[in-house]
Amino acid sequence: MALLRVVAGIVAAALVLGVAELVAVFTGASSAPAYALGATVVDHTPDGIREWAIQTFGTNDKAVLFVCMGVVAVVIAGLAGALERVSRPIGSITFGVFGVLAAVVGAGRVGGFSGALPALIGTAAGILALRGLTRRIDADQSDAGEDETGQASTGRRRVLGGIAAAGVFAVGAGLAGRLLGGARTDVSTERATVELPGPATPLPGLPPDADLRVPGLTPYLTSNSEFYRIDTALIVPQVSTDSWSLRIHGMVDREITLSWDDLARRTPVEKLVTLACVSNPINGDLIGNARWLGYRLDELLAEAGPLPDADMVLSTSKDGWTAGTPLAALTDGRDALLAIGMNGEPLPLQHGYPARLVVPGLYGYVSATKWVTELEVTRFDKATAYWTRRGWSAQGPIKTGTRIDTPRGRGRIPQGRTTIAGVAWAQHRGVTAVEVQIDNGDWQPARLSTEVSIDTWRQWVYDWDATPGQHTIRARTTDSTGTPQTALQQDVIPDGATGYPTLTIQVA
Ligand SMILES: Nc1nc2c(c(=O)[nH]1)N[C@H]1C(S)=C(S)[C@@H](COP(=O)(O)O)O[C@H]1N2
Ligand SMILES: [Mo]
Repeated sequence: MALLRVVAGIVAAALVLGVAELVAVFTGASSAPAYALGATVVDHTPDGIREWAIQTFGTNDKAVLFVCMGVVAVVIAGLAGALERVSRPIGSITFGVFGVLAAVVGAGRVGGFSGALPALIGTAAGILALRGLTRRIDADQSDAGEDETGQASTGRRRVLGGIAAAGVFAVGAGLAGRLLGGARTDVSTERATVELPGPATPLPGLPPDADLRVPGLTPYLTSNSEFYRIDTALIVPQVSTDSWSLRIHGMVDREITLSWDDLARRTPVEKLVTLACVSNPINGDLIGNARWLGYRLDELLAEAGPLPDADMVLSTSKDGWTAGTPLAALTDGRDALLAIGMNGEPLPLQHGYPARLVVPGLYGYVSATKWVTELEVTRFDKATAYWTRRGWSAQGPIKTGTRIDTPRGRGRIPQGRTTIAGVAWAQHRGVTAVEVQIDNGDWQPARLSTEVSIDTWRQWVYDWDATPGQHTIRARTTDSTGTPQTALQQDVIPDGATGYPTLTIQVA
């Protein structure tokens, strides 16, 4: 009987979420309680836990968040069910408390009362179901649950029937809500038909040795499907080109708003830029190199005319995320772009369709706003952005770094000639040297791939005659200012990890 009460609580909670998904078809996906609460958890997770999650689960961090939330929800709902009685509605009150909480958060996410409706209507349905199921269980408790022939009693059958009905309804409503909501807002079909304009001058082909094509070495260009994804968006924002616009305002001579058609009247450029995440640990893979098609931000900003005392551009995404970029980095002649294309395609939805920022030399959290809709010209002493409010540095220049791609892993390698290879970056300064050190020996120069741009990484290769035993391999990059990357080991918080990548390897 206790088990049935627990199951009743869980099914009633599923009904809350299912019905809420259905209501959210009309009020917007970001008002569904599962998403609204999840997004709030993301916004308030302490730095330490967040970094641990990103480093441990990488790009699966969102799935892990939903699984954790699901486990917590099942436990709370089961307890609520176990405690609920017809005469003592503890479970219903618990549902009510969480319902009101989710309603407030949902209203906040959507910016209006309609955002509260999924949680409120869903919770009402859940409480009705919990009351109804509890009434049947209480009634059933008076008889033994089985008759003499071992058949489930009528009372027990009524309980099980009620649970099954509520469960089917919950799943049906949830699926219908997801499908209808998805169909209503999905822009992937639109994306498939978007025709990208050609760049002013097509990018020249890559020089022959830009990609050394060594087995196990990261290719020079990262494909869209291989490109890392980092953002706080639990649901990928769906922004159609019809509804998209970019407002440039704040400390400017004249505020301007650009529509997609306004962009079409301009000519884009195409540039290679290596994007990196400040959360990339030493030897991590939160870095990628793509061909970006977009409009020069210095030109767009000049149309609005930034005031002389402005020093920051606060960019805002469709979902409210913000980044604070030094105005100088957008106007000093580097290829800072309002990008609409990635590797010859419209931006993938996850990478900011229809438009995002790409700024060479700066970590993504201070520059690479996806689904961007607003640029506010302002000052660092007036405005703060999403991550700087959470303890990260206001300035985020990318630190010179190296990654060892091969050999990888804990396995043994045979003795003899071994290729050690990796990538090196010092965006907007340029990589001039990579050196490799074996077992605290002298630093030896590695061979570099041909430099394509100071804004992109370079591959490096070092041929090593591996001798039996255990060896430690380190690598370091020097940028065009002659500064080698620091040996000092520092964690990713507050402005990016430092230290040499180190590989310990067994040679048989
Ligand atoms: N809207 C939005 N844009 C965002 C973020 C985000 O959370 N929301 N994260 C930034 C961070 S921290 C990085 S490293 C880059 C990653 O871009 P990518 O996912 O296309 O690789 O996007 C940036 N742009
Ligand atoms: Mo990032």
